[in-house]
Amino acid sequence: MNRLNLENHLASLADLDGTLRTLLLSVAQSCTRISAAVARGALGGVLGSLESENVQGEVQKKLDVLSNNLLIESNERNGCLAAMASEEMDTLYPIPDDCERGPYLLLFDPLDGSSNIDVNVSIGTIFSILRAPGSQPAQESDFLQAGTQQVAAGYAVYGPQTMLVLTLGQGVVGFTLDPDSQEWVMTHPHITIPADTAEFAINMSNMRHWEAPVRRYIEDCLTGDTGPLGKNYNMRWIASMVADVHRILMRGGLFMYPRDARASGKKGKLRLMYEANPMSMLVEQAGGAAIDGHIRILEAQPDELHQRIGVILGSRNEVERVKRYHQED
Ligand code: AHM
Ligand code: MG
Repeated sequence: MNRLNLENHLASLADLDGTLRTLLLSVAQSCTRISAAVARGALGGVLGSLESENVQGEVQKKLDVLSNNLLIESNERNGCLAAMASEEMDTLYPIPDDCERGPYLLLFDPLDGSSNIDVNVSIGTIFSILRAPGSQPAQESDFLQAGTQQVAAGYAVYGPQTMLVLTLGQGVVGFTLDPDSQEWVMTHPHITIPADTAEFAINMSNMRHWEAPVRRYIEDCLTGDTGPLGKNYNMRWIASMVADVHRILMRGGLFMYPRDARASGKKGKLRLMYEANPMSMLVEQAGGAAIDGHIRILEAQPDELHQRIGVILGSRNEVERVKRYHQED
């Protein structure tokens, strides 16, 4: 069988900058290593929590920290980066003085879906790549660029298969990690999201905290074909954004982690730089849409590295409807 792997695919893109190509292969290599650790689970002693908390006050799992370290190790010496930033680190990680620096910034959520690690449910790694503005040494403000500035974004999902889904701003492609050869083989050359859907994903236990437009939309979905949406909806909630977004990229749907009325929910739960921006770029590149309720997520101007934002993304017509409900509120 003639197989196209990630390396060949990137080599075939004539316009792709060589440094970016090296960086993407290096990130993919990190994901291969994380996938191996995830697959060993209890056998590798990687399950369970540590005593530490991250900058957002969340208890860190062993695999959060291990994945973070693997990403740093695999990428600090590739000569592609000015700095890295991670959901699991307080501030940016500058490239050490004895390593060659490069023109890009790498941001990541090393292990998304942490609550699913110990229960053997799909988890993932999300990443985003920006151009470094050139200040030496890199500063936190260098990272504060709108999502429209991303040069690449993607994720690896560690599920029944390990897959890497990637965009360079010209569509979305997917690779499956061959467990025998450890190669990322292209299996999904043109990923697109259908404009319509009858499937939504939201943590329903937060319903009492939601803002009115989100409540109205979900109530309409639950009413089914006798209500204003005129069809019956199905619900899925994996509680790993990577896995929920992957499903939407495979068959459509709507994913929401909206702002809500709790003190901790006022700005949303998900992080703009490590989760919302890369996933929004992928979803838009696949023909879907991504908003915070009112504005396009990719146009949100970040003012801090660990900023949070409400997220509503997926099938375009459904996102448009939720946006309209926000405008009518
Ligand atoms: P994490 O990065 O610490 O894993 O948190 C983000 C995750 C998302 O993957 C997921 O959509 C959400 O948190 C689940 O939240 P909840 O536990 O409220 O359902
Ligand atoms: Mg996450």
